[in-house]
This record gives sequence, C-alpha cells and structure tokens, in this order.
Amino acid sequence: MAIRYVTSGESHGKALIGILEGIPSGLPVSDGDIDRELRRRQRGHGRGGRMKIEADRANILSGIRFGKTIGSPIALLIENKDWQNWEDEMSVIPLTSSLNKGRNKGELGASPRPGHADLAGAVKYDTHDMRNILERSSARETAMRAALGAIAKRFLSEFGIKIGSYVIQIGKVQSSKLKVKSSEKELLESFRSAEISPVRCPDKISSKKMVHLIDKALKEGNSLGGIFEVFAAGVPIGLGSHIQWDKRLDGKLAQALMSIQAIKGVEIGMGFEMSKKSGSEVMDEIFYEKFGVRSSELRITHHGFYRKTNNAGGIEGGMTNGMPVIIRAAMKPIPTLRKPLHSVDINTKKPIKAAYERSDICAVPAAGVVGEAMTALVIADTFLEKFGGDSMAEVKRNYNSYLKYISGF
Ligand code: EPS
Repeated sequence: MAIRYVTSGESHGKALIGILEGIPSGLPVSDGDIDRELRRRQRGHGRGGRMKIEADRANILSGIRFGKTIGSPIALLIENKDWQNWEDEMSVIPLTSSLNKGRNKGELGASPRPGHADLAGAVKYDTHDMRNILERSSARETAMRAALGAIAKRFLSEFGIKIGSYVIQIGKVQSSKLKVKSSEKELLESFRSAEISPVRCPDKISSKKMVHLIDKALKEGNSLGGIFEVFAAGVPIGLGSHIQWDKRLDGKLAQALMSIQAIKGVEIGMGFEMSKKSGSEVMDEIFYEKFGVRSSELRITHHGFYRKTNNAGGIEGGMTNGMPVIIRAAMKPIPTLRKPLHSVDINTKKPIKAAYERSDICAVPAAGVVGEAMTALVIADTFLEKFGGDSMAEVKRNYNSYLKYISGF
C-alpha cells in the first residue's frame, strides 16, 4: 500500500476530518480543486433538505505549503453547518437536563429502520440510542471521501489519467447508452453530458424520465436506487497484479466501491452480463499497430497493442490492459422512508412502524461522484506502488522510463 487514509466525523457532529498519507511532494493542490468535487457531490435531483443547509468547503490543515504538497500527511476538515441545529443532541460532554432541550430532535425512538445500520449497530455496540450508529453510518461521510479523492485525482491528472462517472440507471429507467465503452472520446462525451444533467445521466430523454420517477417517489414517500458507471481513462498497462489475491486491481476497486454507503453490487466492464455469453462473444480481441493507436476513437495506448472492444473493463488478470477501466456500482434505494415499514421496538419488542427522519429520495448522482473519488484513490495507490517516489519529479522519472520501455516492447 503506497497511500492510506482515514476519515472521521458524525453526520450532525461538528465536522468531518480526513487524513491522507503517501502523496509525493511537489504536487500542486488548491482548496479550489477539492471544493469543485465537493460541489459536484452535493448536486443531483432527489437530494433532501440537508443539501440546502450545507455548502461544503475543505479547510486544508496540513501537508500543503505554498500551494504544493510537502510529502507529509494531508489533513482536511469539512464543517457540518447543520451542527449548530444539533449541538445538544450531538454534545461531546454529558448534558444536564436543563441543557437537554433539543433531545427529541430527529428522535429515532426505539424503531430501527429496515435496510439501515440501526439494529445491527445497536446490538453490536451495545447501545439503545441508535443515533450512536446512524450518525457514522450516514453517507454524510462521503463528503470527506470526495475531498480526499480530489487530491488523488489531482495527482493522476499529472499523468494524463482522467476519472469520471455518469448514471446509467435510476429505478427501472435505464440510459440508452449502456454498452461498455472502449474509446476515451465516447467516455469523455458521456461525462460532459452527465455534468449538465440534473441526475448526471448522459442521455437527455432518460434524464427526464429519471427526474420524473424521482418526483413520483417523493410524492409517494418512497426512495430509489440505481446504477452508476465510473471510468479511468489514460491508465497505463500493468497496474495491479495477477500474482496475489490482494494485489488484483479489480478486487481492490470492488472493495473500494462496495464500501460506499448503500452499494450492493459492483461489476467490472460487462460484468454479470458476460456470464450469459460464450467466450468468443465477449473476449476483447488483440490488435497491433506499430506506433500506438492514434485514432480518436480508440485511446492512445502508448504501445502497439489495442482492442476494439472493452468488455473486460480494462482489466485482465487483475491488471490494467491499457484500455479504459470501467466499473459499475449498484445502489439500493435509501432505507429511510416516509412510507413506514414494519419494525420492532428494541425496548418493548412489540411491532412498531420504522422511524422516519429527514433524508434523500435518491442519491445515485452523488454516489457516482463518490465512486470517482474511491476509484481515484485506488488507482493512485496502485500507480504509486509501481512508479513510487517521494517527490513528483521522481515519480515522473519512473513513469517516463516505463513509457519508454513499453513503447519498445
Ligand atoms: C443521510 C441522511 C441525510 C442526507 C445525508 C445522508 O442527512 P440528514 O439526516 O441530515 O437530512 O442528506 O447526506 C449528507 C448529509 C451528505 O452530505 O451527503 C443518511 O442517513 O445517510
């Protein structure tokens, strides 16, 4: 592992904190780079009232001097603006009863929400106050992942690697652009279209249908999930390795993506669909052109080998094969529902309706942005494992020497 990071913070606590270690010295990073990603994560039709309260901004506490990394751990802080409404409920010190006036705000009572961390967490951490669990299991934490991922993206951009995402399904509405893409041009076009869609979906007609579906779910007190696709374009051949289970890049990406709140499935490239087809239908045939592929339809591979299809999603044997890396992640519908479901009172053990507190209706567009961050952190880590150095100049020397080597392979 070349880079490591941790986050801390509760959804309605004072702030989120993140520490990222292992980024070489000499990388230009500004709070603007980070805030741009934070803003992208906050958008998306279907977010609840909370996003009107927060305007996430990163406060860089350490690791950056005069606009560049110095090789030491980078610490970030994102304030929770909503905290001022929860000071009593989230008090660090014990409250006297006179201070305890806000105690019932967002009271979950004793009714765990099906699909949420409430019940398993309460039993595991020995508490009947499920706020102790939900505050940390909340997807609020993903704001910090987006912030840390922004630094990883900034690092990768120095090597021409671009990470993006778009939504391909919300509820039953699918985008018409489902085929796994092989060309960077097509990926970047989809990305650009997604950036101006209210649901981050590249095609306009499906976007409209998705917005309509979310509005319907809102009226019905329901919630929706969906699927987003993340890509990493410009990735060199040979990141990750076949030699050990925990060195396989697809395994690392699956864990990173699966760790995002509410994600229930991850596919690489054609994924599950591949299992229905015969071998000859899905393998990406290998072609060669001496000076690398220059066509705008196919990526410049830095070496002569290329594919016309990308069903493998850019990964074979746990290693990048030079094609864009494509990952899909499926998000379940948000479990907090105005339409109450059956649950059991954890004190009386009697049937009860599940609690409702303010929540989002659909957060798939935001989850895609978080997926980009997690992908960037994994790719940056494997990249540094291979081309590692303490300064950007050293990493660039190592990388350029590899490019020279593969061009003559
Ligand atoms: C979340 C519930 C909602 C979301 C929150 C995740 O927050 P609240 O309970 O304050 O209304 O808005 O997401 C964020 C705050 C965020 O920044 O993404 C949950 O229970 O997971």
